[in-house]
Amino acid sequence: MGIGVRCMMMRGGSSKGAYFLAQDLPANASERDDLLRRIMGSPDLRQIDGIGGAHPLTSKVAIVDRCPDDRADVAYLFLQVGVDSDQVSDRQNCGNLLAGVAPFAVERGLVDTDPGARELTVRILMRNTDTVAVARILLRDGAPVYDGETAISGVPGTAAAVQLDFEDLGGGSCGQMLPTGKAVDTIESVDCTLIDNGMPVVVMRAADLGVSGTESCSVLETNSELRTKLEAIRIQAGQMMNLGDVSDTTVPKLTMVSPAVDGGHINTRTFIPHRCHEAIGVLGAVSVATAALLPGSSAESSMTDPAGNTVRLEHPTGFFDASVEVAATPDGGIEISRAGIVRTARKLMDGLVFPRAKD
Ligand code: NQM
Repeated sequence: MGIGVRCMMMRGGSSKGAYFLAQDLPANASERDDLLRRIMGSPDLRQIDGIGGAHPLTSKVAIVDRCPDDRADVAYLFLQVGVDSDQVSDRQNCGNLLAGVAPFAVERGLVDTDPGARELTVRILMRNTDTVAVARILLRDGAPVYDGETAISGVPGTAAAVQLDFEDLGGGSCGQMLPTGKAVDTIESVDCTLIDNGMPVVVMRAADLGVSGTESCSVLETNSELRTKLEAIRIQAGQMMNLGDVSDTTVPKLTMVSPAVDGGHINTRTFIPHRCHEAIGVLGAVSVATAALLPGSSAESSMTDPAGNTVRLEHPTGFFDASVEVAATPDGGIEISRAGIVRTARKLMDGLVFPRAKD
């Protein structure tokens, strides 16, 4: 009672979360999860007695420590804390909170900085998928620079860019980038591309689900016929994607695509999986961009060819650029050599957080 836990609140991309050093949390996972629920104020729709923001995008936790092997400098575990549920899940990764990991690691002294250096590269092992991301951040006097000129959709104003490049994202959760080995499968009479290039996503044409794909999130969230159909597809897709019973998990995500309407290459509306995302998740966007470039996928016909390898995905509050380097394989498929995106992150608060007492 009354003992504070060291915590930094950061905006990472278009999400917000509580960042902890692993050593500041219990090593036992069920004790840790119980503590995190009491810190975030879950389960409660308003998370009124904790620091969670009453939405999946603001009920997130990043746990960071030194990487135990030479694959990376630091290791990052993402936990999604249920808002009105008891769940604390490591079943998905989060590319938005990932944007705050390198600055957090510098702030907490996990990586050394040279006082004269203007830039720092940090290799991050993403524990949820056992894959590596490379973050490039700006430094001043050995500390992370947060101010800058980079704007990202869904976040007011501008901040310093965090460049994130990914190695070997494919199949991190599902075993293979195309878990069924096919570019398209039919579920509930809907063409679905089941893909995992960083995030398991079911990609479908909006028109096949009876919507235009340009509707607002609130319109889509109140379309109960659509929601029922999407959930039926998701449950079957989960089995086909080697994820098992997904009725209680936040993956796979569901993205409906349609032709771009605002100068991008493809338009998207994403359910994560029960709330509609006001933008699109980072790794979700990499998976959808990959599907859009995949010959024969459900997204192919909605896609305008990008001139280079950057796919501009339109979403409800703007756009998201995902660079995906693809090469054709002899069997007509594609191979991904690299994926990269730009985010921003900002330190919001550093101090002690006081958890609710145990029940
Ligand atoms: O896809 C939302 C977000 C995310 C996850 C979600 C994310 C990602 O916007 O990498 O960033 O899909 O639950 O933070």
